Amino acid sequence: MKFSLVSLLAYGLSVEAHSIFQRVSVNGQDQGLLTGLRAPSNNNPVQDVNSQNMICGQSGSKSQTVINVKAGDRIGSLWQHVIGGAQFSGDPDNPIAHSHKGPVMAYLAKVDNAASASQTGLKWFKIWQDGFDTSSKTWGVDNLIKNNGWVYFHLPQCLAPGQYLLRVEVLALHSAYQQGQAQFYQSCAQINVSGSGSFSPSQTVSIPGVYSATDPSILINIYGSTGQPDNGGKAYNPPGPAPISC
Ligand SMILES: [Cu+2]
Repeated sequence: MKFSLVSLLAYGLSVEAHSIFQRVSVNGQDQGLLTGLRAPSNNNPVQDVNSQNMICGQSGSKSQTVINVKAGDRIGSLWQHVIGGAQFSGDPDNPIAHSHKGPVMAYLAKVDNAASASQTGLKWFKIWQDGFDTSSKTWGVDNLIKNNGWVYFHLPQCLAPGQYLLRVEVLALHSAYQQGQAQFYQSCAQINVSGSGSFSPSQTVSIPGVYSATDPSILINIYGSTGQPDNGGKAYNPPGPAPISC
């Protein structure tokens, strides 16, 4: 792997500049810090794709709240450098270091009771992703930064009512040219969906299990010949299944 000095200086210095998903909004209504969330207590990434920490992050806080939503609602997921926001005033790595290019993805799994359900052994399906736009050279993480840490997507209109865990994931690829160096960040929101949909996924995945360390979207050099994180101008397909459409 070759870096130009410029890209090292511009992107390489903030190696500890991680991030945590720590707030949910529903149609613009902020639900509160860590409310309705199972979130890690520190911002260290998960790097072992087979770890149980791939599910909802390293074990940290677990809310008693289940957030009421409707199918079709616009969900916001707020990412910040440390729990509570910036690490210090003017923190350049809040919400996340600019180096941390990669996709943002959202998965759901049906549970009986989102506040108490075990998060292991669930059947997950992907509902949304923001990968890489080749024409504007924009990664999902770039859009997250542009929105001050907020990531927005809609719950599918067809979603069957009931309780779910909503897992939102950032995959940072800045060091992913070495196996085991892709950085995974995730927390899970506990939601109760109302509506009249009936969608039940015909195909689901296990977490961990859905990713492998050598997946071409996980073991990847995103730096083109000029040293920029533009994936060499090529398209990028986020790991895991395609999002459902309905
Ligand atoms: Cu990091």
